[in-house]
Amino acid sequence: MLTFIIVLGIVLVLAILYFIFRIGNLVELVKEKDEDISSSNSVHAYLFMLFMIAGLVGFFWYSYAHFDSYNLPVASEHGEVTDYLFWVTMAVTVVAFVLIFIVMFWFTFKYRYEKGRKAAFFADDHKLEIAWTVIPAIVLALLIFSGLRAWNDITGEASKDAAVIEVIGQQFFWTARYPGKDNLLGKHNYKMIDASNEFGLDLSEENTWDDFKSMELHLPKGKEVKLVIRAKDVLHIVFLPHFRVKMDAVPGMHTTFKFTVTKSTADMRSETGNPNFNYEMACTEICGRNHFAMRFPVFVHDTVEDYENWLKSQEAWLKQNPDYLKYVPAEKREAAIVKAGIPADSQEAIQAAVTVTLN
Ligand SMILES: [Cu+2]
Repeated sequence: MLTFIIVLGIVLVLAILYFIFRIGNLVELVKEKDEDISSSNSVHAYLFMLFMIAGLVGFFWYSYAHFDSYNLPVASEHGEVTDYLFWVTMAVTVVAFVLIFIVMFWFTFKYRYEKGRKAAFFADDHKLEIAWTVIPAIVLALLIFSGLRAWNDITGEASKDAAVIEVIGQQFFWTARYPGKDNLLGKHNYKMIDASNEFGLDLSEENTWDDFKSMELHLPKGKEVKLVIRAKDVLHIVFLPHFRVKMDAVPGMHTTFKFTVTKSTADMRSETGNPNFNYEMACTEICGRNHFAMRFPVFVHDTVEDYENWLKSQEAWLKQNPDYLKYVPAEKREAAIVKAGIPADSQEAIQAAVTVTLN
């Protein structure tokens, strides 16, 4: 009942406002006050000019004052190219934007209502039409073709000796899988995913034996990296802003992105003057309630040797989970133990453990 009264009250108030507005309009029509129309037009014309000036000043001031917060230092080879293309496109569009913005507001000011003024009749002008068709067509074609060339280069095949790293997104964290000494990522199968085997490693295949997990993304400086990206549940996006890398992580398929880092974490610390600087990978797909928490620490080693030393210092996933040897076919188990780097003296114990599990 109360709700009904409130709704009825709102409807009545709206109806009263509407009738006041109608009466005001009718009174003006009867009076036919030309001077009023012309003076309110002038007020609007000046307001348009004010808006134009405030808009342009605000646009340039904001772009300049906050430049550092949206233009992060670039730290990859292809990033230099995409940044260059970005700024060329920006220059072209800003020139067009400023011209159109000024003309739009200047005309509303200059040609505001004036008693007795008539609009000039203007059917067409071939030269003008050719000019505003051909010039933008040439500019856009140049932008698109230079962009397409860069795109084809970025999305092309990675070289054979690129460092391969798998990045897996899931609600709501990232993990990375490294291929181990063989630089070959082993097969995975979603049916094999369980509480420990989060990658779904298919241990019947020998390339999986030396793969290892990392909760940080380690990258070499000056060596091509090929990211192999997948998702376990919903869409996520790998975003590495300093490397100008952005690629969807799609459930049920692999996406890839190749790039070469040009500045190590130490380089960036000295460049930014911030001793606590760290690269970061973020998810930029709104993938659920804790999407904001999908931040992945990134560390770039100073040299390829440093990176390789780090790789060597890591333990194979199979070494950390030796009970999974039971999924390795019996005749290959010996080789798996060697490849995973499981200490020789514990082999017997492990074999025994495997036998017990099998029984
Ligand atoms: Cu996500």
